[in-house]
Amino acid sequence: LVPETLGGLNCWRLSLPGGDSLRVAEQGGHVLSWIAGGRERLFLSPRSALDGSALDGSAPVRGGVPVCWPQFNQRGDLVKHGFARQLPWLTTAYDLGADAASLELTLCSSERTRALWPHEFELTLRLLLQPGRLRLTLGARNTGAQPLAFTGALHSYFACDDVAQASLSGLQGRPEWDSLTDGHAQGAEPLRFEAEFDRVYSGQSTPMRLQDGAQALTISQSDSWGDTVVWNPHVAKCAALADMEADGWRRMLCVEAARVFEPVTLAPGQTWQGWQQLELG
Ligand code: TA6
Repeated sequence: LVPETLGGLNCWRLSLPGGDSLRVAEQGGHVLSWIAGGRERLFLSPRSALDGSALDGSAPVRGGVPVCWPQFNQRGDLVKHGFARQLPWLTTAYDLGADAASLELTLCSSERTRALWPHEFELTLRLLLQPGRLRLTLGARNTGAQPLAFTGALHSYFACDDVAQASLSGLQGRPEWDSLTDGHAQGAEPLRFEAEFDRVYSGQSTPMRLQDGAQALTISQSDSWGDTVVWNPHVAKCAALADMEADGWRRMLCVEAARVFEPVTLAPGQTWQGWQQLELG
């Protein structure tokens, strides 16, 4: 486990002897890079703020795997996608073996979080790296005396050679809500990305397959999440994002393990866990 900096961000690099590796920032417990099979698998915008300014409340990192918690998007009074991605996390455990390495980061309620949200919690992100595979498990514990309700997401940005040529399968038949049109439909097979795309799929998830040229990735998630979000800003929305290059939309697709519609509610002392797993092929 090697400490590194990227821009102004303090990071950890976790590597396997075979070459797969992970870079995680203490800001947001944010996974910035996952190298597997000799290639970077996550998109990180070259124009993303990497100066730690998100810690002062400005733009979070654009790319990697933002941990959106305790609020998905603007479904509440908190800052968009919650504050967890804008606060420093602590590294609380790691384990390094020949064919697996893991790292755990934690964000606990503090005076700072109580000023934003009057709840007591412990949030953990466990990262398990194996050859060709990464599992991210988010865990929440209610450490207070009142019920704790939250939504959120592992807002993963996958690197694409050209999203306009890519396809995503595995969402067929799932109830689909299009946030751009407020339309309801059923997931088509496969999904293609020829325009702005921002949809939420609910119901039971089955593994999805992202095919981008010759590269394929299988993306799965625990049922405890409840929803899957698929997002690509395309040309116009991308141009409106100051931290994206003009053609950045082509290089990414977000496939998110999410809890959008129905908050998770934890009684005092109760815990919740949700994972997303990424696997080559
Ligand atoms: O998960 C999709 C989404 O909620 C989109 O609506 C889009 O706004 C995106 O997240 C990015 O949000 P951000 O706050 O990181 O710019």
